[in-house]
Amino acid sequence: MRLFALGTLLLAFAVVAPPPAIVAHGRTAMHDLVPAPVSVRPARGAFTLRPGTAIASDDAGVAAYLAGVLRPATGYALPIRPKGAISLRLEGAPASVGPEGYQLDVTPRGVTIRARTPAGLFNGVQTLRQLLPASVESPSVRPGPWQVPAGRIVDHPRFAYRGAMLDVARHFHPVETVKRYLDRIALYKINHLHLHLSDDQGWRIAIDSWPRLATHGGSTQVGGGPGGYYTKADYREIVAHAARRHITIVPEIDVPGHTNAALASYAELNCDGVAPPLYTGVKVGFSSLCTSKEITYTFVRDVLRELAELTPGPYVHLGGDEADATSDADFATFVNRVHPMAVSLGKKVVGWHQIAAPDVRHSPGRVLQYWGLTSDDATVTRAVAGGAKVIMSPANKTYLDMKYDATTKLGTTWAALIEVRDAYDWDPGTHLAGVPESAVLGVEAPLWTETLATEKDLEHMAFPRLPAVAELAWSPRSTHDWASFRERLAAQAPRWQTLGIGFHRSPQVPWRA
Ligand code: TNX
Repeated sequence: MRLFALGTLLLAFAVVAPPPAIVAHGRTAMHDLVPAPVSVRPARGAFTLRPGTAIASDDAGVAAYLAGVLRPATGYALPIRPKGAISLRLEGAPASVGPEGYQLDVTPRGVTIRARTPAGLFNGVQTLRQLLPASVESPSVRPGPWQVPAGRIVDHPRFAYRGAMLDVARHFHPVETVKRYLDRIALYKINHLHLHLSDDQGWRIAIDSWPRLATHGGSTQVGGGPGGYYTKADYREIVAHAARRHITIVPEIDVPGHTNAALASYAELNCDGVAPPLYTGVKVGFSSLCTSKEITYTFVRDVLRELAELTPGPYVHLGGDEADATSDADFATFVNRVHPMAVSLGKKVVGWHQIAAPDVRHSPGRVLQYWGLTSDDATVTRAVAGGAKVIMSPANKTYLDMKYDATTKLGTTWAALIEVRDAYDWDPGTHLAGVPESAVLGVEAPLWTETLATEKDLEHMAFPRLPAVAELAWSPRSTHDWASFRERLAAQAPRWQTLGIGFHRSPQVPWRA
């Protein structure tokens, strides 16, 4: 009763009083961050950016990135010099920040970020960016003042793998869209972008030894549009853009199912030697590589060799989901042959959790991506006991193609309706019985695109749920708090507006203005 009365009082206060003036006058507060840092200690005063403020850095790449973020909106020169009021140092960070964390100190005299690696500095820079007014994201000059609230933040990630996935197979999305997606996920300290490069409806990466994969297999998409594919130069451009943001690209070639585009491109890959037509619908589970033909393995080996050559990161993703047109025995035979091929090319295999099938052998470094709906999966538990790590992508929490509610125009509903709070209120460290936190490599939010044809469509589904999942991947469990999160999320909206990101105005979030 008492509690209830207090609740009512607080509620009345919330309605009558304006929300805390977190973004008033363009100022931001030290606490207004997504993902929430490990520790925040605000102090008095603020640092003000001036036209001649210099950036000094032990890593030229991060300095150039930071200058690139700050120059357009401020219109300031912000020269990069050996000494400067903004100082990015690869020394002096406490050991607790680990390989990706940082310590950020802001005083009226300057800003210092200390980290043990360039990735740590980069993460500190993302925090600094969020401490500046949202208008700093503007592509054209805006009025200041450009103030950063004083204090100290010491921060590091909970999980090593913080991922987003983009399905460029169902609808092709051009290089510029992928680059912008990279820019945006970087703001939330996501460090992997998984690209779903092949599926029944399209093959999106040029493979020199099998050219028709892209030219024919990439020539359409869901609904019958023109599709498209990345040339190797395009793909390298994406990888380089990602690397400048300390993001690792994880390329996926989905095998042995989800392969109609490949089967349509080369008749000899089919058991009956007949190429099926290209497919532009949205059904799953009907296609399979011919596991009994030797040429299938030549094909996979060639593709993997060229893919590994384009991939500086440690992982290749080999799909393995919904192989309903492949028998269990054939699936195991196939996977047991092709996963070692990736390993021999120096890569670790990631696969959808179906690769944990009973007769599939563990390959060194194998990672399962869990996309199920249950809180218990015996095959995953067994694979984990055998040494596999898990990326958590439960479809009813992290699938960004699920509708927010029944009124959402885009997306689907097969896994769940996922409002922002649903995407946020779960714990990747305890979600799956038999998968302890120590076996969780990280968290990934996949964006499937059967219903998403344009960049605006992607934005609407990813924002604001992607930052919610990013926070689960980065922030310590102890900071998990919906009441705090929704306020901090609300403070991100002016930033998205400035960046031109069309987001879902969830009724669960107290958006300002
Ligand atoms: C299931 S998740 C799929 C995809 C679909 C997605 C749509 C997974 C590994 N397979 O093929 O695009 O659902 O939500």
